[in-house]
Amino acid sequence: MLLREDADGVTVLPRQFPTNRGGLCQKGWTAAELLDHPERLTTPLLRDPASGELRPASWDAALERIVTGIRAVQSESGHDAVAVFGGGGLTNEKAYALGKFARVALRTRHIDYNGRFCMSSAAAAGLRAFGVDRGLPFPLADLGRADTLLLVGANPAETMPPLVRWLTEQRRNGGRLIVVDPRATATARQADLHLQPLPGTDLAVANALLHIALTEGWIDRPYVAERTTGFAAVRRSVAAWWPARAEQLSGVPVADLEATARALGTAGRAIILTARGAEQHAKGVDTVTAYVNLALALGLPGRPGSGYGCLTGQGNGQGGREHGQKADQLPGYRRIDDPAAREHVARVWGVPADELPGPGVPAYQLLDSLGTPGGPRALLVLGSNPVVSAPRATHVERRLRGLDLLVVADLLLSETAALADVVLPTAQWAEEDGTMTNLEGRVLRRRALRPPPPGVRTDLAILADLTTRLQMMQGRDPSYRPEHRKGPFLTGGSNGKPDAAGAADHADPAVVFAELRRASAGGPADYAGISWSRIDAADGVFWPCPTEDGPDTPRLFTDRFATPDGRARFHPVDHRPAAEPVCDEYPLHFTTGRVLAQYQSGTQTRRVDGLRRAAPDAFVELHPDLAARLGIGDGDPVRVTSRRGELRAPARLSPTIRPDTVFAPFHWPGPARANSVTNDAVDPISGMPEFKICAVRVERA
Ligand SMILES: Nc1nc2c(c(=O)[nH]1)N[C@H]1C(S)=C(S)[C@@H](COP(=O)(O)OP(=O)(O)OC[C@H]3O[C@@H](n4cnc5c(=O)[nH]c(N)nc54)[C@H](O)[C@@H]3O)O[C@H]1N2
Ligand SMILES: Nc1nc2c(c(=O)[nH]1)N[C@H]1C(S)=C(S)[C@@H](COP(=O)(O)OP(=O)(O)OC[C@H]3O[C@@H](n4cnc5c(=O)[nH]c(N)nc54)[C@H](O)[C@@H]3O)O[C@H]1N2
Ligand SMILES: [Mo]
Repeated sequence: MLLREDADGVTVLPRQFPTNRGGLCQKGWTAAELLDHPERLTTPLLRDPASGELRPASWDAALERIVTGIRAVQSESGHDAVAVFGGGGLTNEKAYALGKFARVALRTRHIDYNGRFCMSSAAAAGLRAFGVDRGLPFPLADLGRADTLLLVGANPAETMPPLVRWLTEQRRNGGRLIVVDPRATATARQADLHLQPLPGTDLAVANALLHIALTEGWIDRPYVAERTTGFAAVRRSVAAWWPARAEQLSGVPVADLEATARALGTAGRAIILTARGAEQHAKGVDTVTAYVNLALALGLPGRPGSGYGCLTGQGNGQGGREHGQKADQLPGYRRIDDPAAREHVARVWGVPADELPGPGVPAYQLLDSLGTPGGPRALLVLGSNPVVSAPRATHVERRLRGLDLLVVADLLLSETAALADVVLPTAQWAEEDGTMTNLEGRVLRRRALRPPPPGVRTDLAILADLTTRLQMMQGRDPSYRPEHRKGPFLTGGSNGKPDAAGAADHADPAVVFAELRRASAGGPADYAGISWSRIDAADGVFWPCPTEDGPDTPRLFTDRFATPDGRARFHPVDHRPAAEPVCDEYPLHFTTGRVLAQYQSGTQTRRVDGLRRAAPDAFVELHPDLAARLGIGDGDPVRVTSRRGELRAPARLSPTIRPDTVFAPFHWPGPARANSVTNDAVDPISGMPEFKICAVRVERA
């Protein structure tokens, strides 16, 4: 998008761009409203021990409270007593700086981020099948050329409006769109065929589709023989998934399964995409794997206009998962337990490799361990609001309250910030430079339009300052005196000393990006050849891009996969029931998701007038037949109860949802918080929580 600032403030203008063709959704149009929002934080806040309230404080007092708090818990309980929680909305530079801050300044293994709740299942499935995880291994424009497009658990009409034009184009070109969703969403209503399975049965549907493709002879045998390994075991495993069995489990009629398999199996070009509906399950990795198996068996990945992809969620959902915010990761999508990766990154960071901590634990496990014996006692949060967005949120809230020190950097007083001991006011998108990587693996610039408001600092400046203070405090500089804190390193820029590691320079995103390029060099997500000027000259640069004068990679897998032998891997996977089956006491399936006019935990969008008018309140969506059975009318207050808690919101009756399933969006806090109800069971491989299914009871409140 383009931004214009004049006497009336900042205006968002659409920009012609190959990804969105100038399209923006309402949240984009209204985003400028938050820049000057009256509730914008403009001063640090410190919790007053006497009154228990958050009070304005100086930066010096706030940062000093943080470093003394960190030092106190670390000297008692070791480096791992401090944890960091990041976000997929942060720029690449910030995600990178946060990972380095955790490993080098705090020397803790405990860092993870909200992408664990978002992309982790598709990432893990992509890694094990293809050897690399890039949301779309092909340009988005390919969607418009597919003869058949299968969307599994995705509602882009509400969640990615700019993408819808590709779906429209696809159908204009005569293509077929098939949507798999327990609700007849705005996306499903545009489809040629809508499969409406019971939540949590996508894996069985995928295995049945492959079963049919095998029976009908639609397998691409030369492709399977030349480009993959492991098909025999998968063929055996789907033999038991005859369509009638999948119908019984999922409720999707055999005829629809057959029509879907035929549309995919006989298409010249076909694309299968998954999103959170299929992925946010305790079997999310296996479910995505089942769709990847299907795509591989049909010979799709690596063929132009065909393939498997995952619709990445957050603003920087892709880049945010590449440069070290993940518990097991170093920059460039390297593994932190890989000795060669440790050597390389430690050299860039100027520390001994054996000083780098090992892998930490996935986000939910981390949140669940806070303040428990042996768990972290201090937490620093940047770019997430887990009080609203984490599963089993009442429990998570309790864990956060049990910390010795909670620090939140945010632009607004989010529900999580409201619990913090220290709140740091931070800059937002239009106020800082940086890069983001979109779902195609295309690295893009984000340009500062204006400086942050007085009193507000950027995340990078905050991390740089904390690093400097910690280094001085940890005695690396024996001449440290409190008055040094007021030195030039507070504002960034190179002061040369006393910080040998140059921490202060890291307030500058250009310095951080230059270092990110070196740290990522040679890794799977190699940014070494990507400069800001090259991004400007092209419409973004696709990783991997190892050299400045060499090509980038818009299309992966054309002749080999990123595995040691260049072949993709099949993995046999089987259906298993949801972690929490329905029973007499909790007889209904509960699932969650999004609405068009609200974003995530809602910190930002609940404060924008136009969006609040469009989607003012939470609701519980249920089928009129179910509502009649329960004596609930449209608009009646209802209570949804699970073993973990309850939510209260008005009923919204809709014939578009399955009668055995209820849905609620997760954007609201307080009594309407959907995550009071959700299950904290997680996928054993990815750590993804089961946001999309648990057992509930519904009654009039
Ligand atoms: N308006 C808006 N847009 C957003 C966001 C937002 O908060 N608001 N968030 C962004 C982010 S971070 C993300 S990750 C993306 C998410 O984008 P999507 O994945 O499209 O969003 P969801 O609404 O979470 O889930 C999609 C659909 O999954 C369906 N579903 C539920 N359970 C199941 C199931 O078991 N199987 C199947 N097949 N489907 C199921 C739901 O009915 C829902 O329609 O959106 C991004 N865009
Ligand atoms: N029940 C249920 N729960 C879900 C999901 C679901 O489908 N169902 N989806 C999950 C998914 S996919 C996601 S991505 C998560 C998202 O949920 P969260 O992780 O809570 O993400 P946001 O709501 O985007 O929170 C971002 C916070 O950071 C602040 N912020 C924004 N930009 C910046 C910045 O540059 N710096 C700093 N320091 N702060 C910033 C915002 O004001 C906001 O308070 O929710 C997950 N939770
Ligand atoms: Mo997400």
